[in-house]
Amino acid sequence: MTQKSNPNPTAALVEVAKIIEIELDTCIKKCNLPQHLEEAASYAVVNGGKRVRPALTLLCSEAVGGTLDQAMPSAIAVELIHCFSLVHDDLPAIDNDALRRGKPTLHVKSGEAMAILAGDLLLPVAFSQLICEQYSHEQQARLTKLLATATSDMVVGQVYDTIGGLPEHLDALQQLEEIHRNKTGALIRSACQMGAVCGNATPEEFEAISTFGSATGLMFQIVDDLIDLHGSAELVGKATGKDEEAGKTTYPGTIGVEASKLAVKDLQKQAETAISSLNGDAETLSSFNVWMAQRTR
Ligand code: GRG
Repeated sequence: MTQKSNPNPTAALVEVAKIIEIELDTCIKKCNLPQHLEEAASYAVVNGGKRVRPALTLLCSEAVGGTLDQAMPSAIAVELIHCFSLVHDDLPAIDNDALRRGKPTLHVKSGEAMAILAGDLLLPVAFSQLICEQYSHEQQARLTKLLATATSDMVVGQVYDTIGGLPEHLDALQQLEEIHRNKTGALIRSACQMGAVCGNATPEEFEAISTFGSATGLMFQIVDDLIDLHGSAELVGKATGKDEEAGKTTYPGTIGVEASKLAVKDLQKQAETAISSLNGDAETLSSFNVWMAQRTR
């Protein structure tokens, strides 16, 4: 994998996504699982997701002068947590979705019990990635803490979004931010911070990457809401228009479509500014940030 300034960032991103897919496949196979559980876990993980979170981990490591290889176990850990959350999110008791990444959801394919259990399995497998020779004990502790905090924040966000219980003193926009800062933003931010830890970032660099991660995490959700409103199910690989149908609070629903698009532009700029003075190669990270603002799936 190249570490120098990259003349073709798009090709680099495609390469990064391919490598992540291979690493995820290897990781599940190494678990030595009974065949039906291995099939279910692979189905949940190795299935053409966009790999946004692990790509951020790798690229944030690169942006502070680290290597992609050093960041790989963390990238895999973050993506396993994400895949776990998608399997459980799709379950009948939560979002009750039949389609994910263009294919039947795991509970539709293998039954609810297997979907719950295969999802459960991904949690310990994720954390065990962080216990490896590549990381010092201090790094292992910091990475574990970051991932654990983001995972519990994600559950909090999911509870707010599906069950409720948001602090009542917050206005509509603040409530929306509170849901998404937890549900989607926390894991994206920690994906970035973990990359910084893997790349031995200075405290200032860690701060800059954290600012980048907060901005890009919120931006990701606003783009997601816009895609749910206007995108095609075929392109997105899951049902669209579900938010409106379920009466969910969304950015376009709360502040309007045009204001949501402006917010995306503003957050993209904030993220860009945060990484403008990093010591490593932030070119691919910067291109990825642009792609995240413009994505249609
Ligand atoms: C304890 C890990 C755990 C989970 C239980 C179900 C749950 C609590 C949390 C769900 C959180 C959730 C589903 C957030 C949605 C985030 C989101 C926008 C997902 C779509 O992400 P993409 O577009 O998907 O990156 P791909 O398929 O590309 O990976």
